[in-house]
Amino acid sequence: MSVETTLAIVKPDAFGTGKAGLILAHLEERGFELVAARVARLRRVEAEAFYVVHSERPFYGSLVDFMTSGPCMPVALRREDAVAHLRSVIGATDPAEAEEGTVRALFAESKERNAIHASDSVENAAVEVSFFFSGTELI
Ligand code: 3AN
Repeated sequence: MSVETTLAIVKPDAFGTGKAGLILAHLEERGFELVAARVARLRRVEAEAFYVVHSERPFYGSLVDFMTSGPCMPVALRREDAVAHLRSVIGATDPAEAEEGTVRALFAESKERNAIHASDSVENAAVEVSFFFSGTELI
């Protein structure tokens, strides 16, 4: 195992209900170090680009609507085995199927309004971290 940096986004549902601080505390308690963070309001073209892998899926338009509906909080997180570990800490895409104690079980409303995004591979983590942060912003 090696130390990795991955990307999470506290999505507009959780950010809008004031849960960003609780979610970041939850992640810090699980060994993630915050290496960069900001509040962003994604423009449509940015959300479309970020989720381009889903552009053929039926929920793409709705996902882009949701991700641009209010501020969100991209954060770069570091720890050993960060990518896989963060995926297990956030839980299943559908909060009804998310394991107890995971971020989505605790904070998500639905498959779409599911509180948090996390990169799903080491390769995507590098692309997604650099989508939001430049090298000099990463400590
Ligand atoms: P995850 O975020 O768990 O990696 P993906 O990559 O399958 O899940 O989907 C990306 C995002 O698209 C999800 N976080 C969720 O917001 C949305 N999404 C996925 N599946 C659905 C669905 N069936 N209906 C609505 N939104 C969905």
